[in-house]
Amino acid sequence: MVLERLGSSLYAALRKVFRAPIVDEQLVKELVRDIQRSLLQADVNVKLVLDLSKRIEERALKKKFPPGVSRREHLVKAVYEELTHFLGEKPAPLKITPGRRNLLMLVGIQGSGKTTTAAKLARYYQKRGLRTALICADTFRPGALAQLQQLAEKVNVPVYGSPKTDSATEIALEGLERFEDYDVVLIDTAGRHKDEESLIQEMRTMEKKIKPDEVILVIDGTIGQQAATQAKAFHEATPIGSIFVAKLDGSARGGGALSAVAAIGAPIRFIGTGEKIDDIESFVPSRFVGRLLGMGDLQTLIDKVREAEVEVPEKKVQAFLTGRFTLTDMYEQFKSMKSLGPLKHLLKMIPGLSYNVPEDMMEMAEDRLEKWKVIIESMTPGEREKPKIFNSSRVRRVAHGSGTSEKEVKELLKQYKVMKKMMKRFRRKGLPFLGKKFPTR
Ligand SMILES: Nc1nc2c(ncn2[C@@H]2O[C@H](COP(=O)(O)OP(=O)(O)O)[C@@H](O)[C@H]2O)c(=O)[nH]1
Ligand SMILES: [Mg+2]
Repeated sequence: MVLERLGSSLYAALRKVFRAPIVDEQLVKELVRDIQRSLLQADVNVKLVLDLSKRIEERALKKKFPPGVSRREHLVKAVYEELTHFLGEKPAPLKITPGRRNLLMLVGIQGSGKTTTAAKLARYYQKRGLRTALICADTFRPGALAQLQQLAEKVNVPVYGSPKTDSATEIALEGLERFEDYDVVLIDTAGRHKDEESLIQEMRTMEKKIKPDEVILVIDGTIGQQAATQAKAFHEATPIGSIFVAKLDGSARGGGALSAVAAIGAPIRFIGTGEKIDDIESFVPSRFVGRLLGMGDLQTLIDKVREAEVEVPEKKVQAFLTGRFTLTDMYEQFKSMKSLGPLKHLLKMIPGLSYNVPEDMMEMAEDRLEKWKVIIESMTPGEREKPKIFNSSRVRRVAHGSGTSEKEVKELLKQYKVMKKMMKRFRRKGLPFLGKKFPTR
């Protein structure tokens, strides 16, 4: 079966969502189908795929989502969060037991980044106050020992290797004898042999003899679907405890890593982000998914959604948009919304509205709300209900009573008219993005 790169196919699916003129049920269903296809092609377990896609669909089509968030954003957020969840919210860190030697064995194909990663991990734990050591059990690559020594030398981590010994397992055992009283010992292995079968056999034998606390599979983050095949092959030889994704610097999105995770169910705990020894990071699923989907500022979007969720009750916005619109209503609605934060902020969060309200008018609304309050309070109930009855003597009286000027009273009345007209238009046309959600009649 020809597998597609999971990351890029997911990205392509989401790009469709970003480009579609409207996000409706049909588009959601299409996206869910695309996601299913991508995951299935990456050999993700069928049940897992169905669960995941069902959750995305349910969330995306769920009637309730906060005002100020478009259906599009809501949908992307659902995909993002479900995928993150799929990768493990916070994978458990590598368990290093203090007071005894912890043995970590690195496996993976040639060139994936094992040797570099072994040195990185040794450095990582050394920085955390542990005594670390390295063993080079790669008998296949001539320069393997020298490469490891070169990396480890700079950070003073001892390396054991034996160019004369043929058996990688023998070397590993010798090294373990030498590093009896170390906290963390890392074993770097070969990634290639005369054939795949003998490589797998070597890993199997070594694992049985040395009994590592964890076997870490190193995969190259720039490869695509082969990651799943590799992961499965190694997993058959030695149960993989976790995955290290190397080379996630640059433009690699790491979609293959997701397939590997899916194929063997082992978590990613670390990623490599460069050739230098300190280029190692703990794996953060949410960040990885953002990268996978090719959206760097996904966090901003999520924050926006979260903010909207807490700040603006839908009812308030709805009342504002659908209510009768007398001066009293305007006043009441402004007053109730003011407690939720600056009016400008609120108005901007209503999709479609931000484009229709002139910026200076929003500024004004915010600045003058206090003054309006005083002016409206000086009006008679009849005047508030029917601002039409205002004539120059009423204006004069209200200005006098509120300690403002006639000009300011007239301005308020003018603003009211503009807003009333705007409300009418919304009621007639409906709000472009809110669609069904805000039946504006
Ligand atoms: N850019 C980048 N290069 C890396 C990373 N990890 C390893 N490499 C490079 O990948 C190449 C192969 O790495 P190596 O550790 O020899 O892989 P091995 O054959 O699996 O032991 C080397 O040139 C490394 O410098 C990484 O996280 N980022
Ligand atoms: Mg190597």
